[in-house]
Amino acid sequence: MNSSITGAKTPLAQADPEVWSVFEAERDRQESTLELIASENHVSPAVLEAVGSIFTNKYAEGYPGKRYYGGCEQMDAIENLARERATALFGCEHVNVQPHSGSQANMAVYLAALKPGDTILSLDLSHGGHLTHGMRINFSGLLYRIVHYTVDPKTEVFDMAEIRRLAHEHSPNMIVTGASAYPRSIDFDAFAEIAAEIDALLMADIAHVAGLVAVGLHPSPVPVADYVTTTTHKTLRGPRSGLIMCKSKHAAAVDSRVFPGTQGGPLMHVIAGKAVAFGEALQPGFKAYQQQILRNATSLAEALIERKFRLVSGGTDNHLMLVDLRHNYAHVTGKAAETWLEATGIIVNKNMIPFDTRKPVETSGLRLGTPALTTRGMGEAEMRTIAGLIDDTIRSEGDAATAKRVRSQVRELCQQFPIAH
Ligand code: DSN
Repeated sequence: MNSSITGAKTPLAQADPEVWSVFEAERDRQESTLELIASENHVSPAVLEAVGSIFTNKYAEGYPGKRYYGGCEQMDAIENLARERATALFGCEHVNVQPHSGSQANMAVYLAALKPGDTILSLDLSHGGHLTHGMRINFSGLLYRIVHYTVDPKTEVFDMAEIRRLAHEHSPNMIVTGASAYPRSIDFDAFAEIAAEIDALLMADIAHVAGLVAVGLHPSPVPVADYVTTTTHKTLRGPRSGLIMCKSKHAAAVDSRVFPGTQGGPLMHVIAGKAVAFGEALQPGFKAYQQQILRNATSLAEALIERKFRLVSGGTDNHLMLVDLRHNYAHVTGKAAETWLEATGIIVNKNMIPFDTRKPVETSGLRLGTPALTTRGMGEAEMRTIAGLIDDTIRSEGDAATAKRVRSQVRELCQQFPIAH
């Protein structure tokens, strides 16, 4: 139970009231707002305890049994637990649990598999890709030759025939699949077939859908991809961090590109948090949680469509959806909608939609996801209420009276579904 409930002063509250007051404000913000950012979640008290633990005190460069520092016995124990649990969760041949983030996981894979100047075929950022999939001024775009595929202009889903055509035309050394803003299921087997035809490596970045993949509610790329990377804090509901899985034949290269290739000392407290989160994900309740994420996403999508919103590709197969504001609120930018919604306590992010004509800082879309609301225990009825609140807020264009009314409804909803501390 947190100290603001018990009234007890924590060591931080006593030592540094200035920092503590910011912590309290953030705790209050998270408690009293609806988190619809598709890549965020609320971790369990056990994960929080691990990340805030004495494991932060230790250097452990190297790997279990082969460290460059003394005193690593418990570091080995915790890293081995994290590895064993990740292996059980995803059924991978090899796992590296040290990447500090998804970006660093992707960087280590590229460095293990490619030479600077090699070609990567990947999804365009403005069609749902990620910075590390070759964005022009990201390290990936600077170091490698990038060819992008997009979604189909009509269906707004991947056109596998076109991706095959691009693959044969450009002969990439690696095909990257996976996305940050793609509401449909990804056919990893189809990507693997194309990669095999041109003798390219395949990397799947499952950062968004990792929790769904872990419980079999989204196809897994693990059997067919050379490399699978993920963050651990989205649907997987662990600490903010990264992970690489790969075939055994790539294990030595991946490990050496994580350490010493891209990182020094691993964040052992975060690896401890990953061990705890993977343990939670192996419990039967985690599948029920992921199933509810999907039911909630479907309900939210249906309720938005009933209110005349257009969703990219017409709906969702996963935990997120992309709202195309041009359909019913043509003059409203994603940026304006995000700001109005934040004032009512509904937290979302503006997002480019495929073939968007607005700039990334403005956008014509919003990305909405259900992992965090589902963690709070909300269900389909709440999703329908929230769709109405989103519509009311955008329609009112920031009108103060509407914002006040919606803010109060949001607070009530949050009070009914407190976050576990
Ligand atoms: N920035 C993340 C997201 O919000 O999806 C991707 O890493």
